[in-house]
This record gives sequence, structure tokens and C-alpha cells, in this order.
Amino acid sequence: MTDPAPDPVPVDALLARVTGIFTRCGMRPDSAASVARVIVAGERDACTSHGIYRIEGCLKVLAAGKVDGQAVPRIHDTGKAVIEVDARGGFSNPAFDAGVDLLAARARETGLAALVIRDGLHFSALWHDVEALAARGLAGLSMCPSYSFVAPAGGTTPLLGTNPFAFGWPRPGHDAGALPYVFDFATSVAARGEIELHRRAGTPIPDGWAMDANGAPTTDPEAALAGAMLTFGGHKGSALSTMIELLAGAMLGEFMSREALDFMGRTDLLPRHGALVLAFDPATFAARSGRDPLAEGERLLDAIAGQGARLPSQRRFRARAAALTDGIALSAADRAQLDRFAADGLAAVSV
Ligand code: NDP
Ligand code: PYC
Repeated sequence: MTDPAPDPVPVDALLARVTGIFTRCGMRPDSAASVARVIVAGERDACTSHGIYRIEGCLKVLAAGKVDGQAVPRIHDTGKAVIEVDARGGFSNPAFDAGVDLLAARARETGLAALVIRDGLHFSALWHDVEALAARGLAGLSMCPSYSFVAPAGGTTPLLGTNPFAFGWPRPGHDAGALPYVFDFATSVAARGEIELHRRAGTPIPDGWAMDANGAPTTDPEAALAGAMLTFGGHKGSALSTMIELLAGAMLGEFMSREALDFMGRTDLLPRHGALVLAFDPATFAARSGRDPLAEGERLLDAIAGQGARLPSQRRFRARAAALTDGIALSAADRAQLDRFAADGLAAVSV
């Protein structure tokens, strides 16, 4: 007889567990909590490519001494539209948390403001950033480079990152918890994390995700990881990805994806680079029109949903509601790994 499946873990309990693992591994408590929040949110929302599977990657960069778990983000604000937060070689999530209130206040004051995150270890999904802005009544864009895993459309050599891009739009009732319109995707066909999950599960990746090292199409995750990933939408995704390299890399004076990989020197350690988050105040932009931008937005979103089309994030929000009610079901392997991290700390990972 097989053992019954263990009870799902309440979200708060998992958050406490993961925060404890990071503090045990030498992170200062605020940073441990910031990083744990995005990881547990990923697991809660069934975004497993950026959920608890990422803990091991975070511990590896800590163990390799390539991220400073004690770094305290430093804000540089001249009172203008661009606010900078230097992550100072720490994780980027505490830097975002340090700057988000100031970013929101500046966007309300001026209509449009930007948060520049410098020198952060970046591993996370971006919907977290734009949801935080939407909860404050602001539209948002978030983007960053990653590692040069992706060939530009028409090429065969990795040069661009998987470069994620997220957009959030507040919906009426956002101040009372109404969920926003959010999309968030890699500009590669799939996130690198998805290919890694296929490799671990021993399953093929779908056609059209990647080429092998000889430039031939492949469904073998090992060959894909050793070759080049493809951009989504051919030349269109390639151009968007290039835009992200330029805006969130070159323009900030931070690494583009190839430099980020050169700096770390190996792909199994998470990348260190900058990030760009833009916040827009819809009320400021619409003020002279006499129209209510959120009500106008609702007409569009209702018409989309009215056709039976699903809005992006709908799956994620459903998963979130279920996890908040029923908890998160973790596999036996995930539980054993969390136990190992909690017991052995950084000694549980090899670098
Ligand atoms: P997906 O392709 O899984 O999803 C992309 C978006 O499209 C989501 O908002 C999703 O909503 C939505 N969506 C999916 N299917 C549909 C559909 N049929 N109709 C309408 N909307 C749909 O994302 P990716 O694999 O490209 O990226 C996954 C994550 O990886 C992202 O969160 C990204 O930020 C992260 N990432 C991070 C990187 C980094 O360097 N930090 C690099 C690359 C990726 P839903 O979630 O509800 O399905
Ligand atoms: O899934 O492509 C990815 C990724 C790269 C860095 C963090 N996530």
C-alpha cells in the first residue's frame, strides 16, 4: 500500500519555512522575507518555474559567494522621475521592496516614474512587481535581461536573454483587493526554468522551443540547454527582447545578458544585472479627457472575457485562490528537499 499524500501546506507556513531557510543560510531577515515572498507566491500561483524550485539556485549563489545576503539596498533619489535603488550585489527583490512606495508616490505626483534597480541577483517572475503597483492604483511595466541563452530570430547563436516583460493594469476596487489585469512572459518561447523542469522530469520539450548546439531543432531538454532557445513570435519577440537589453541593460549602464553571463562565468548560477520598472498613474494621464480610465479599461476587459477568451493571469489567480483556501500540495521530493535545506543550510547544495 502506498503512503497517503501528505496534507497541503498552508501558504503562511510555507512562507515561514522558506524565510527560515534563507536566514539559516546567512541572509538578513528582511531580505530573506522579500525573497521568500516571491518564491512562495510563485508556488502558490502554480508558477512552478519560479516557485520553490528556485530555492536551490538562490542557495547556490549564496554558497558560491556571488550574492551578498547581508546587502542593504541603497536608494538614490534626486526628486526627479527616475529613482535608483542599488541592490549592492544582493538579491533584487529587497531592492524592489525598498523602492516601491517611493516609486508609487512619484508616479502619483508626476504621472510617470521609473525605478532603476542596480546590481541585483535576479531570478524571479516579474508579475510580483506590476501587481504591487496595480494594488496601488498604478499601471506598470517591468523588464530585465537575464543570460544569453536565446538566439535572435534568423540567428543560431545565444545572444539575447530570456528577458521577461510584465504589464499590470489596476481594476476598479484595487484598493479593496480587486485583482488586476496582468501579463508576464519570457520573450523566449518559454522560460529557461520550464526547460530545466522538463530535464528534471525526463520529458521532452515541445517543438519550436529551442535548437541544439548545431542549430538543428530539438525537443531534448539537455540539447536545448546546451544549444539556443528561440524567441516567441519570431522577429517580433526578438525585437522586444532586444528592446529589453537596450532599456534595462545598456540604458541603465548595467549588464546586458551576454555580459551578465560573462560576469558569472557559468549558467548554473543565477544572473546579476539591473532591472527597470515603470509606473504610470492612469488618473493623471486621463485627467483632461474627463473620462475614467479604469472604467474605460473595464469595457475592453469585459468584452474580451465576454467572448469566452481568458485573460492572462486568470489561471494564476484561480490557483492562488485555491492555495489560499486549501494550501499548497508539495511532492515528497519537494518536502524532502526543504527538510534538507532547513537542516543543512548551505551545506545542502554543491557549487
Ligand atoms: P507563460 O507562457 O506561462 O505565461 C505568459 C503569460 O501569458 C501569463 O501572464 C499567462 O497567464 C498568460 N497566458 C498563458 N496562456 C494564456 C492563454 N491561453 N490566454 C491568455 N493568457 C495566457 O510564461 P513564460 O513561461 O513565458 O514565463 C514564466 C515566468 O518566468 C514569468 O513570470 C517571467 O517573469 C519569468 N521569467 C523570469 C526571468 C528572469 O530573468 N527573472 C526570465 C524569464 C522568465 P497565467 O499565468 O494565468 O497562465
Ligand atoms: O526562467 O528564463 C528563466 C530565468 C532566467 C533567470 C531567471 N529565470
